[in-house]
Amino acid sequence: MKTLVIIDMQNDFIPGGSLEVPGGDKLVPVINRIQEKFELVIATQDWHPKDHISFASNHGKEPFSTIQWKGMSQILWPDHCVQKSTGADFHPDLDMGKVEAVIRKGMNKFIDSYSGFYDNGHEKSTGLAGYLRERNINELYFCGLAADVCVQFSIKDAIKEGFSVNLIEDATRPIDADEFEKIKNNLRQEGCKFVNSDELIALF
Ligand code: VGL
Ligand code: ZN
Repeated sequence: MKTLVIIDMQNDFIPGGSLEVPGGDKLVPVINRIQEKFELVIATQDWHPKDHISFASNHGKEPFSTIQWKGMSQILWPDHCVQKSTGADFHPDLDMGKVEAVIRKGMNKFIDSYSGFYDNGHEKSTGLAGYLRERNINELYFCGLAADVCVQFSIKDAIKEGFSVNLIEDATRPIDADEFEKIKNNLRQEGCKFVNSDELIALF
């Protein structure tokens, strides 16, 4: 069964938001158009408490600087996707009608969580892999924001969990385009396939 996983299509990641991804708004019609091609559609939602460790403001540091945290390198972000804020809401034009499950992540203030499956330290599972297995899902198609952060880490975990993984290239955008070119090679080597939305519309 083919499943569409929509990553973090939230106002703060859209141009005008606090952690805007260039062209993020352009994905909305693309993602709306392809949803009907999938048997199951799910979404993730970055959902941080105000005092989250990933916020530069909580360390008195500049956004996009890096600290060491729990033995990992942690990028400090502008405050974003604060629980119950409009920045954390899904883009108002994103069609949520077919979305059966929303997985929230990043709620533990002491650890960041890019992937929809696990926090960055793999301390706690969101239950997503188990949910998908119980629904007999084997093929995942990823889209959303940001390609080089949460989309990338969700794909890596999905591959480790044994799912067949595809990235819909024209339905994702990176924060850092150069970095994303390297990431794509790496994902390809790990077994991720790349498709575009026109192919999906024509194929299924
Ligand atoms: C994301 C940075 C921090 C994302 C979330 O959704 O890609 N990026 N939190
Ligand atoms: Zn975040």
